[in-house]
Amino acid sequence: MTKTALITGASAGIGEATAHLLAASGYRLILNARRVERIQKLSEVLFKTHGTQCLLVPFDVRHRNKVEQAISQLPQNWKAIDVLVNNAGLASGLAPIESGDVDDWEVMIDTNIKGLLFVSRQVIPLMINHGSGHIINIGSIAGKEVYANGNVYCSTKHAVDALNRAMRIDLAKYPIKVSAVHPGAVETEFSIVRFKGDAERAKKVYEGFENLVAADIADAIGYILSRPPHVNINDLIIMPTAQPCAGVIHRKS
Ligand code: NDP
Ligand code: 8X3
Repeated sequence: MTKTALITGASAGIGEATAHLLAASGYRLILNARRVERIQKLSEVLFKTHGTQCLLVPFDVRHRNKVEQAISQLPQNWKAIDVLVNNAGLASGLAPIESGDVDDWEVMIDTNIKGLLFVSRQVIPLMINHGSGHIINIGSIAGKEVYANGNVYCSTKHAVDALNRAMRIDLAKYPIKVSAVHPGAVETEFSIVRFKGDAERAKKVYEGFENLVAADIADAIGYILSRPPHVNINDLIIMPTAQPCAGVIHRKS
């Protein structure tokens, strides 16, 4: 029986790479992001390459009513969701706490914490109804440690780490598996978004060392999903070899 996965933030980076991996593994996909043209293009590529059926749900995860509407109005034959990848997220700015932009803080809290909760709250009852499910939360090394000027982004990812552990306790009885992947530096659009379109500054983040790529994280998601029913991977921290911990990167000069 074909499995169904919902991926938030599938228009770029880790979400897009996960869509490719799951499509290659035979899943059909519910793709979310705000940039509908990107997920439309992705769905066409996946159909051509793997014959993957895709359903597009182009909502902003911050908008609770839109999330509720989109998930509750899924066609009946798309409601049995096997996998939810809570990936949509971002950093906005990198500033000391005393001068951080409060609008940046709100965007990160609304997206990374509230958005993840809004989507999960709608999908979990569908999984309960279906009798199984697997939620994969994309955290970060920033959810395990903190680094200079990362204050609010780190806090939101610490919240994801807490929610990951808390969800696992609440949902074990159904049984719904809950796992998290916590990456270090992955070169995606992440730093371009963090630096508000400053591509030069973003490029510098990845200079002088071999960063992770989105496919490395998709590969880990594939590993988590391919374990047998009695095995759950609670937590994976995945770092570039040159990044021993948050905020420390060994660069070749
Ligand atoms: P990208 O910027 O490449 O991708 C982010 C994705 O999230 C995009 O598809 C974007 O789509 C989507 N997104 C952002 N805001 C919203 C929103 N409000 N509603 C719906 N979708 C949204 O970054 P990454 O792939 O790197 O990031 C994916 C996740 O991985 C994030 O949670 C990030 O925090 C985490 N992460 C990233 C690391 C890195 O170094 N890159 C390391 C550790 C964790 P759109 O703009 O079209 O809505
Ligand atoms: C993104 C990785 O180290 O920039 O979550 O916070 S880091």
